[in-house]
Amino acid sequence: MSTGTKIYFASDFHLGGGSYQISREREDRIVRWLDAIKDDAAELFLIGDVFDFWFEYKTVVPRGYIRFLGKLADLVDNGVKLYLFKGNHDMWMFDYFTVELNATIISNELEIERSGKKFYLHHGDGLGPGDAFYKALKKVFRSKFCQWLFARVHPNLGVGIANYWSRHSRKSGLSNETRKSVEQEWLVVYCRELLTRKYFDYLIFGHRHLPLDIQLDEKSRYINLGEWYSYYTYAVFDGENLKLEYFEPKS
Ligand SMILES: [Mn+2]
Repeated sequence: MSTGTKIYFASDFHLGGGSYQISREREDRIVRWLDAIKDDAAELFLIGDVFDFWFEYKTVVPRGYIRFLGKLADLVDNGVKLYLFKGNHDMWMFDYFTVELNATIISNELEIERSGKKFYLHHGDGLGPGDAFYKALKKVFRSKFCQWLFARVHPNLGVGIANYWSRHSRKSGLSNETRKSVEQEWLVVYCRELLTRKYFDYLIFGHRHLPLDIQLDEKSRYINLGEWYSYYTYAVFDGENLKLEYFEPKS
């Protein structure tokens, strides 16, 4: 059993995104990372968009990702507690990972306290100013009835359309991904507003596809976990400090 004490955070693997080969290389790298943290991790928080698209039917799940899922099972069986957040690409996780991996599925935000530090965790989609179209769309995507309806479409068609959509939305998302000034960064705006109501040491998000570590005031930090297409970033909390780190950085 793992005697690990560290807490790890990562997001936006977008497994299945790109060609099979490109996704497999990303998957292999993630598996190497999971192997590297396996023995000193107590908890693992995967903060959304782990899959470029995921939908589970009552009796069927999407093909692929067996090394990744096997490695997650390995960590969980070794005593690591797993949390999976719904991202905007993979919000259709229901109970499969809870049954198979004893994972806790988080639909929106999660507030936790560890070693006296307060954490606010959220994928980061649909927060802060703007993005009215997506906010409306999220309501439709999250509606039980629409999910029931989608599950009635044959997967060859349904998942085909979804993959097309997913690629399209990832591309349009990436195009406005350029680094904004700190004050324009919509999650900074969101964090500042949140902090007027409640105290947090670390506010951790994904979705932005940019590794960011921004000091919001003397105590609170906004961390963005980046992504695993080109940054391979994750955060680790050792009980005292939180650090944003790079795994196998490009030389
Ligand atoms: Mn996202």
